[in-house]
Amino acid sequence: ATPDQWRSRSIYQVLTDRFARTDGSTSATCNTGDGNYCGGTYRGIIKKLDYIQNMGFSAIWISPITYNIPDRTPYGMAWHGYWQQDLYKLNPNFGTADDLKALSKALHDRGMYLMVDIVVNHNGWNGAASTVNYAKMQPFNDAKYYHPFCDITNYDNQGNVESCWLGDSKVELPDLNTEDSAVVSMYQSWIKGLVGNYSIDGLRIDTVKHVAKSFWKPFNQAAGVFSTGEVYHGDPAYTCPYQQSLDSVLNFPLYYPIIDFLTKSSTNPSRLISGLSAINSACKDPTLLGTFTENHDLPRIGSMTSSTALAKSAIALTILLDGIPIIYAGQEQHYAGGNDPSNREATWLSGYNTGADLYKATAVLNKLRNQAIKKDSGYLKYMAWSIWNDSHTVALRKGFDGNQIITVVTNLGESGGSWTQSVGNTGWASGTQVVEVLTCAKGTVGANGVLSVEMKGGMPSVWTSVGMAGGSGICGL
Ligand code: ABC
Repeated sequence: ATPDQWRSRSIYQVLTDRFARTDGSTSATCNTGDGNYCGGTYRGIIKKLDYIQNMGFSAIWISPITYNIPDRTPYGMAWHGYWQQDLYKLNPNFGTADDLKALSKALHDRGMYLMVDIVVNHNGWNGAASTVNYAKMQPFNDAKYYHPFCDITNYDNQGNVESCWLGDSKVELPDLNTEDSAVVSMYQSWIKGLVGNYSIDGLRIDTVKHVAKSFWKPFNQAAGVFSTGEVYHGDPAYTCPYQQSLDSVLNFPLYYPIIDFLTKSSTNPSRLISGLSAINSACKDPTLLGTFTENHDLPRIGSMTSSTALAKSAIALTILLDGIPIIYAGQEQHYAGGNDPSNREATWLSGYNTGADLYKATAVLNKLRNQAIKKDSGYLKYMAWSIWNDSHTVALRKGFDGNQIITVVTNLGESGGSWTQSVGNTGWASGTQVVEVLTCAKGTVGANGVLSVEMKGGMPSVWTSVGMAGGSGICGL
């Protein structure tokens, strides 16, 4: 699928090993500290697509599918998929080629998209650089395809980041020489084949900043589908230029301001507000960025604060700000794992509870976004902005007149008490009937378009007009 087709999607990120098992078990052991395969499969995901789709998602992102280091390393097994050794074989732990094709088809039958994580920067080796046996790798089976060994020591030195190796002497990640024309063309024919074989709709590309920029544009073209790159860096001036070469990048520049605002009650919304405009001016098309507040590399919000209100606010901002929302499996169950590997809990241990507060909130917020897009596809290109803020609370607007959504979030949390906040600049005419979609409270816009927002228990408050919500099923409308 094209960037334009992806813009309106909402993505659910699963680690294939950790989302769902073929046997449908909700009790199979999965201790994140053990570094074992826990048994998640493509067939397991197929059985749980209702759970995902009923939350309003229209795409899933799965782990890298290729063959990885087969034995146990000091960091455990390669169950996450980032230690690839053979590009032309699948990781058998997740299922067969037919199983993967069945997943692709099951998604397409529902009108959903398949995004596959891929790794181009490196292969994986169980041991130190001096012990790498290149003959074990396919198709890059010779040292000549790789950069000479050096570990990355300075993330501020771009040459070092691109040419040296990730990993360490326990698990080295031999770094492909992606400036070499043979490597470039082998990668292009591989990705073309992979996308075609499994009817892949989009790619999440790992470690993009560790590969020379010049590699990406022709690679993205060869793939022929929407590609979003992991450029793990919070500065838009660093991250946005990669969008000149790839359709999209993950929105790390927005991640940090959101998390700082929500998890540090001393932080006012100014960095979030200025972050939005910095991204708008630095990125070629911010509406294509992958917007997220959790992933498999970062500590979950639940590990930083026990507040449900703040966790819900994070989901609201992820879904209702600009870009393509990405929710990481377990976020909707308020999982609380800290750093890797604790943040990679098995989703099945939640029992896939569709009654969970955050599950229901995610479903409503996705439904609201989907409705806004259906009513006016211009919604996606309207850039969110702050219509009001004080030192703990901010009101954001997205959507043209008649189709707008107003999201009010505070970082005061549950202890913040209750108050009524007057918010101007809504763009609504006085007398407009409005609804708060998380509580179904109704209201009427006051003089000069001022909205009276009841803030309670630190919860986010998300408003739209009754007219806009009509026909969506939200709050019975
Ligand atoms: C394993 C063990 C860990 C152990 C580690 C050394 O080895 O499990 O317990 O600590 C995969 C696995 C991991 C595994 C690694 C290494 O491989 O998932 O479990 O860890 O063997 C991607 C993937 C990630 C994957 C890989 C490797 C890459 O999402 O899951 O890991 O294929 C860097 C890379 C980034 C990578 C990330 C994990 O590391 O750039 O591609 N993610 C700074 C740097 C970033 C760096 C980041 C984290 O730290 O600039 O480049 O990411 O180390 C902001 C700045 C940022 C800054 C942050 C901290 O602060 O703007 O630039 O990021 O303000």
